[in-house]
Amino acid sequence: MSNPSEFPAIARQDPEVHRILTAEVQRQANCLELIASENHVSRAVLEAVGSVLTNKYAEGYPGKRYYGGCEFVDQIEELARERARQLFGCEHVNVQPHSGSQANMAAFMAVLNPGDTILSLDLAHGGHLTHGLKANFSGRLYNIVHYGVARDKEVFDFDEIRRLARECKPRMIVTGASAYPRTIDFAAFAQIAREVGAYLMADIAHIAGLVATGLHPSPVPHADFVTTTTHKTLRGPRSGMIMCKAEHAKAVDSRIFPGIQGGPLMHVVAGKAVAFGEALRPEFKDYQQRILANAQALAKGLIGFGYRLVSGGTDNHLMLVDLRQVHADITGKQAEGWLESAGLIVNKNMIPFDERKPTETSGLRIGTPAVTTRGLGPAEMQKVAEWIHEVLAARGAESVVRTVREQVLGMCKRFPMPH
Ligand code: DSN
Repeated sequence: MSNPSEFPAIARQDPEVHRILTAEVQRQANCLELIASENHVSRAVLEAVGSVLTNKYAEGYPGKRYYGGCEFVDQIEELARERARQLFGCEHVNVQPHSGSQANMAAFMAVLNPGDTILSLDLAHGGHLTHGLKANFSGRLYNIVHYGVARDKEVFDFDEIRRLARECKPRMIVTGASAYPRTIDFAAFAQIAREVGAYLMADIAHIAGLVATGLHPSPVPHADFVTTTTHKTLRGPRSGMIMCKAEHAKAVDSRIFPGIQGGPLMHVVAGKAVAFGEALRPEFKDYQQRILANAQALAKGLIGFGYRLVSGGTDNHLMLVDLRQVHADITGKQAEGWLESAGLIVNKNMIPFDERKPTETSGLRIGTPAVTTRGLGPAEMQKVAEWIHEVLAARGAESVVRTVREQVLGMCKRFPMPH
């Protein structure tokens, strides 16, 4: 919705909300979105999420609801489930989780008891807060042991993960990440899980679009549970999903409802059905291939300006820039702020073995899914690398930021939003 006059009812009824909503529409249109976990959904997904399905209660599952009037929401949920099964080849799927966090919570609760041990990737090495951060439900309910990446190559060290697994005898091993730029060997994780008698859960929130199109190996044949969000590379509405082996279907479904959720957000389930339909089309694979090509081009551009990327590069849609190599004095927080002023939206991120606090960091996480949706290609990625370097090298000096901002605006006009 790039035209603010497309919110006529809000404009008439609530000028305050209209002003803020319009400002956000303009911000998205006039900035380049390089946050690895964000994307721009299609008009069709927006319509589904903005539909009257938001009015409907549908506690339960298709054919077994606790409310009348569920004929059509049943059809929507069946369609979303069928398309998800086609996309990922999973035995069972639950499309009701409101978010990735709730998908992970339900998968844990399907087979674990409080106090059980989970072996998972440390957040500071690219993991996720629901994989066992102390302040998160996962860290409060379960006994968490973390693996990290190896100090030298900054990739998973399976000998070390195996050693830890043998030592702590986890009931579940969790793989998947929010900031890991390399291919994940799900078969290797499954081998270790089998050796120690643990369940395996793969959280593919970041790479779901790549997995769905065969551009990243799938964990579905290897893992007991595969969880994901639906709004990152998968380019659907902000939400979650759980896939699992048939033997866990009943437990997963009952942990989602009535375990941790009430009525599903049927407008969002409809958005998932629409997005999965888009992802089943051949052009979606082409889109994912362009995400990868753009990540390669951006990584090459940044390396060309002297930046060190964690693990030396990327195999997927994101990269982690270690700022210390070129600008030892600049924190991720400062860099994020300066780049935002120039219209380049990224997020500060810990790099493995970071000595700075999570609120400061020595790194930036940069991803290409959203700019690829807008149609930017490798030549534009080279330009983006150049702008990032100019802004950082100038320590966010106003005149440089202003010049880059104008060029970013020009590029945004050449590559308008997809809806
Ligand atoms: N917060 C998300 C991300 O940015 O990767 C993960 O949930």
